[in-house]
Amino acid sequence: MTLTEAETAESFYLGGAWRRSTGDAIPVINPADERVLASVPSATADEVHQALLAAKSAQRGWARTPSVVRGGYLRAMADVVSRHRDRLAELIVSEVGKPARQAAGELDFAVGFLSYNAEWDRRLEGETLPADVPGEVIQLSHAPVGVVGAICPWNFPLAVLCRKLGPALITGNTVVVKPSEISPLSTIELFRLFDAELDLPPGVINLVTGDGRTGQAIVEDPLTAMVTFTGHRDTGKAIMGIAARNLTRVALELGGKAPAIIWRDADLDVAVPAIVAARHTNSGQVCTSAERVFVHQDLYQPFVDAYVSAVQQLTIGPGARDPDMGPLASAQQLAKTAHAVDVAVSEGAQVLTGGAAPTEAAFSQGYWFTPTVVTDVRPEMVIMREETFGPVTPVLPVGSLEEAIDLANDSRYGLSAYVFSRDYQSVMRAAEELEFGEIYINRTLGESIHAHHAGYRESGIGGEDGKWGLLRYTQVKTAYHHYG
Ligand code: TXE
Repeated sequence: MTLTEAETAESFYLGGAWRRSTGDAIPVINPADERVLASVPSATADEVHQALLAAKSAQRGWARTPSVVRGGYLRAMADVVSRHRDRLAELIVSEVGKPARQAAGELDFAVGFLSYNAEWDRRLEGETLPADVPGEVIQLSHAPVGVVGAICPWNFPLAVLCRKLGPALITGNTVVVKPSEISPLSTIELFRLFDAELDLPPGVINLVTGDGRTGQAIVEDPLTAMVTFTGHRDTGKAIMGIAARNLTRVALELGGKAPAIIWRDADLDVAVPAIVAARHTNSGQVCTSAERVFVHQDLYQPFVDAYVSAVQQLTIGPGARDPDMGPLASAQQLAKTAHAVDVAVSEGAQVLTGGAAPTEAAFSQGYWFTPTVVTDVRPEMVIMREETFGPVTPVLPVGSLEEAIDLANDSRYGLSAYVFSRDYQSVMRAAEELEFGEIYINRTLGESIHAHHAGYRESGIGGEDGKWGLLRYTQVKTAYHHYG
């Protein structure tokens, strides 16, 4: 499944019209077989500026549009995603490689973000305060920020896009979207569907394709009032540095190195499948993936035995056949994962299963890596410190809850953590003392659209989802009404 050359050549959508970009073409590759699916242009800084201008000129009119009407548009957008779920899922499978059912699940998540944020149409409340002087009232309201630049990653191209579009649009902002150069096709198709099936005012949503240069042009342009970004920690830091020049607001979701603590009294029938899913969903390319497993020493061997056996049963294959795990999304992801294992081995770790690409002929093309379990790791090893973003699980025994919490917290990242225990005290203590923004207790990954997705430390700044995520797209404005 791909888009035609004509469809990708005009991948630049601004002010309600499709344009041809003059930038270099970047190939989009199917990670299951390395076939080139399409070539998509990288918008130049000037083209980015045109898109931002279109968004800017539409913004005041969009903000004036009653929020219930904006909510209606979001519901219609959700409906478009639902009706075209199969085609969009096929595109995600072909450009990201994830199993078909996971791609369909991603689209349900995308629909959820649009429809949940639509519900805020009549709910975004301000405040009135008594004034200090007679004949006056103070009004606090949530005003839009202006033009939002949404720079998206490839691991959940449409879910993350809708996670940003929903709150930005309902609060009266207009948006310029840049998908990842690895997975732009599903976003282009979604914009085509929105364009064909909705009558959104021109300039409310705009699309520029391209790589980091295009993203950087969005951040540098003073027309951008806010950048919402999901991606690598170092890219986030670079964005924040550039944004500082204009004091552009940023919201950065920069991944994680989630610890999972399997406590002495944990139910392995719950913990093992939960960690298997939390490490292998989307081939481990999820910011909330369990990246470090700490197991109480009494349960260590039973856990390792059960986990290795479960991991060995995972099926691998092209996403269209809906296996448990597809390929990694890109050659870079494959190289990064293989390198992480090689370095761990050179530092003394033992590979209990996996550790390389599958050897069967069916996997000779594509970015494949077998599910891998690594032991004899030490906390200072790179595999315990840097985000792997691939199907590799390092497991370490621990003697006390104190030690497990200390090791878990000793990380540059602080997005998600997992705790498995049947003991109320241990769970409460871990939940209180783990310095992570999102804690999953006795369950696998999967955040709720109406909760809050945010990290401590270098996992980012500003959180997404729910009420608190939505409010980040607003400026609290105070009006002093003096009526004398
Ligand atoms: O990320 P990048 P990549 C992590 C994960 C992964 C690693 C590398 O560890 O292995 O990042 O992935 C755009 N100014 N995550 O290389 O480069 C880029 O075009 C503005 C975690 O894909 O950060 C793309 O649209 N934009 C993660 C987006 O940033 C720039 C999801 C992400 O790309 C830019 C993905 C620049 N200077 C990767 N440079 C998560 N948090 O879930 C690049 N981009």
